[in-house]
Parts: sequence; structure tokens; C-alpha cells
Amino acid sequence: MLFSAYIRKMFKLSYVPTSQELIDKAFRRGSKRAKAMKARKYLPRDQKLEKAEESRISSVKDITSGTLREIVREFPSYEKLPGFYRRLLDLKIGKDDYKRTLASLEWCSKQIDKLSKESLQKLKNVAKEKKRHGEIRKISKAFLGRVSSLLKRISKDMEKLREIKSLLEEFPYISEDFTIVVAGYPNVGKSSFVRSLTKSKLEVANYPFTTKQILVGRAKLNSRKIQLIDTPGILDREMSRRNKIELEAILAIEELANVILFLIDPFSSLDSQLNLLKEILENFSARVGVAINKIDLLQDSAIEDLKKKLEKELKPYLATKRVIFIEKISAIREEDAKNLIKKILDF
Ligand SMILES: Nc1nc2c(ncn2[C@@H]2O[C@H](COP(=O)(O)OP(=O)(O)OP(=O)(O)O)[C@@H](O)[C@H]2O)c(=O)[nH]1
Ligand SMILES: [Mg+2]
Repeated sequence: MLFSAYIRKMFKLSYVPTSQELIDKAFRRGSKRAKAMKARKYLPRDQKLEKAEESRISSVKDITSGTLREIVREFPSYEKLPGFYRRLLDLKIGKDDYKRTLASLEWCSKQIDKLSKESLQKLKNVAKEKKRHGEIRKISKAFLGRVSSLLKRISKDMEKLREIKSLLEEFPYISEDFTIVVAGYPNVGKSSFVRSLTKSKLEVANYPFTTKQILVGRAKLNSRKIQLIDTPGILDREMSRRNKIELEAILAIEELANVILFLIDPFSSLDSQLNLLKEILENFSARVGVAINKIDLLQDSAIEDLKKKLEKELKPYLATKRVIFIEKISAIREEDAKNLIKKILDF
């Protein structure tokens, strides 16, 4: 049994240009179209300028407002997102920022639509008059000027959206398969455990908060698909004091876990780890498998002492099967990791 690497992402979004890029592209296209119109032989000479500026305005509008609208349509609607993604977006991006940014682009595209309608109408009106060339140029120029300043007005939002896009594209794809969430204090060996079961090179290091976001691995075991989630470490402290990295782990526990695999590090405070474990047991509903990790570094007697202590502390939870086992492993040993997964699936 091997878990596959973490490639699949939830969102793939098209390129988001900067305001200036959009202005440049639209104006270039506008010029091209205007020139092409002027080159047309069949048009009466006195209509050429009007038609040329008309097509300049239309194509600048199509590109600017059209691109903005496409972008807004392509980004996921916050309200329609499944619960986990909605909360992840709120955590990593902020729901209000997200909505405000998209609304600003939408506003801009509507303004450009309105402006182009007015400008085209003005063109038609002056086209009836004599000596109108100067007027026609003026109308077209004014339109371009206003489109450009509208787009410059939203340039911060365009930048923001470019950042949002890269954050969204990091969101992992989560399936409906049976899900084991590996959780615990920082530095207990969660990533080492997940790494032992995967082909990928997860980052593992001997300092807390090495893992900064959740990572997903998949495997098939006896035709049963399972999903394994590595999470950042969580400290034993008030929910309101936890940082975004910790909250992402909490989110995975709360929204995704069918079973939580809670790893315990014998070399850091047992009290803190037990507090965290009890908090999880009290607040979330998934069953929990507990594993003492890093046993390759401990003497058997020390491991047994620790296990007894845990059994005593978790007695009520063991009795109700909220805690399904207390095991001892070394996460860096593939065999141990595999056996533990089997134990969870057999339960
Ligand atoms: N000897 C030994 N070292 C281990 C074992 N499991 C993890 N380690 C080491 O413990 C350190 C932390 O391991 P990680 O897997 O990064 O721990 P983590 O829980 O993912 O840490 P965060 O992502 O920071 O929360 C690393 O130096 C690992 O090599 C184990 O079973 N035996
Ligand atoms: Mg880690």
C-alpha cells in the first residue's frame, strides 16, 4: 500500500492580468480594428472615421469588460462552495476581501459597458453633423481615457485578485473517500508518518510548524479508497489565540476526518498534548486513534510507562470507543505506519 503524491488541486484558474496589461491589450486591439476598418475599400470616405472609431470603442469594451466579467465568472462563488472550502477560503483569504475584490471587478465592467453605450450613441449623433471629424476623435479619445482611469482605479483589486488566485490554486482536492486526519502537537512526527506511506517528499524537520498547510495523500487498500491528511501542529491554547496555521489543522479535523490519528511525542510535554487531545475529543465527533511515536528512541520500560499513563487518562474515552486504540510506533518505519493504517481500517 502506497499513497500517491499530492498533486491534485481543487481550482485551476485562468491568467489574471494587471490593470495595465489589460489596458495595453485592449488599446492595441482597438487600434488594430480601427486601422482595419479604415482600410476597407467599400466604405464611403466620409464614413470611415466614424466606423473606425466605432469599432475601436467596441473592441476596447469587449476586451476590458469582457475579460473582467470572465474572471469574475470563473472564480468560485463563495456561497456555492462546499463547507470545507468555504471555511478554508475564509481562513486563508477572508470572505469579505474575496467578495469585495470580485465585486469591484464586476462594478468596473458594468461602468465600461455603460460608458461604451453612451459613447457609441454620441458618435451616431455627431455623425449626422457636418465637420464632425474633430468631434468623433474627441468622443473616442474621451472613452479611452475614462476606460483607462476606471481600470487604474481597480488596479489594487486586480493585484489582490492575482494573490487570491495563487492562494486558491493551492487548495487541495478533497474527495469523499474515507479520510484519516493525522494531527497532534508540533514536531511529533505527523509528516514523517505520512511520508512513510507516500512516494512524495514531504517536508520533515526538527522544529515546530514545519508543516504550514494541510496536505493530502491517497491510497487504495483492498479496493477501498482512503485519503490521508497531514496537518500543521496545534498548540494547547485558547482557540481565539491560535494562528491561521493551527486553525487550518482544526478545520481539517472538524470538516474532513472520519478518523483522527493523534500522534504523541514522548519528548515533549505530555500534559499539553493530553489537553489538546481532550479538547479534540470534547469538541469534534470523529473517532481517535492514539499513537505514541518515536519509540525507536525510547527504552521499552519508558514506552510502557507512558502507555499506562495514557490508558489511565483516556479510560472513559476508551470505554466508549471514542478512542479506538493506543499504539506505539516509529513513524519513520514504513511497516509501523502501514500497520497502523490497517488497524484503523479494520476497526
Ligand atoms: N527517531 C525518530 N525521529 C522521528 C520520528 N518521527 C519523527 N521524527 C523526527 O521528528 C522531527 C519532526 O518530524 P516531523 O515529521 O516534521 O513532525 P511534524 O509533526 O510533521 O511537525 P510539524 O509539521 O512542525 O508540526 C523530525 O526531525 C523527524 O525526523 C520517529 O519515529 N523516530
Ligand atoms: Mg509536519
